[in-house]
Amino acid sequence: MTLRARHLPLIAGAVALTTLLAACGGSSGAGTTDIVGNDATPTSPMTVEVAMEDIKFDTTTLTVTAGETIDFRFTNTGKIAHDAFIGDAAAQMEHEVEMSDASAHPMEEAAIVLQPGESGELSYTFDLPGTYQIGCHQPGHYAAGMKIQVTVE
Ligand SMILES: [Cu+2]
Repeated sequence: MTLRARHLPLIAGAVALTTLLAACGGSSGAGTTDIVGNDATPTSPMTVEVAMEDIKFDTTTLTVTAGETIDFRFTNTGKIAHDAFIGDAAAQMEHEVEMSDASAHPMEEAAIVLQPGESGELSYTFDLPGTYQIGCHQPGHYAAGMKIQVTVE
């Protein structure tokens, strides 16, 4: 019975996510939103598919449960390179500065760079409740609003 109770928030989260992603589907035509992990094991990570477009992510908000691990699967459907960096607002600003300095080593553990047509995965565990962002830090993209607001509750 306890096990069943634990399943419920995860399923509810997955349903909300599916609705959210469906609502944000837009014109990309990539309507396949695969949410894995909402059936058998409560601990299995969820997969969230995100398309990188010029110049935005096809998802703008995401809500996850604290402690949850999300396997992000990014696909660059645009014509220019994009990246995704996960962190809180302060980390985003820090990373933005690093990315504008060509001599710095920009890529850290929670980041991925994808050329047009490429796909890649980035796994991240949102340990604590709060507000996080996934930002693209190619020149000008973050400032142009290429970010996903992640609420961890
Ligand atoms: Cu970008």
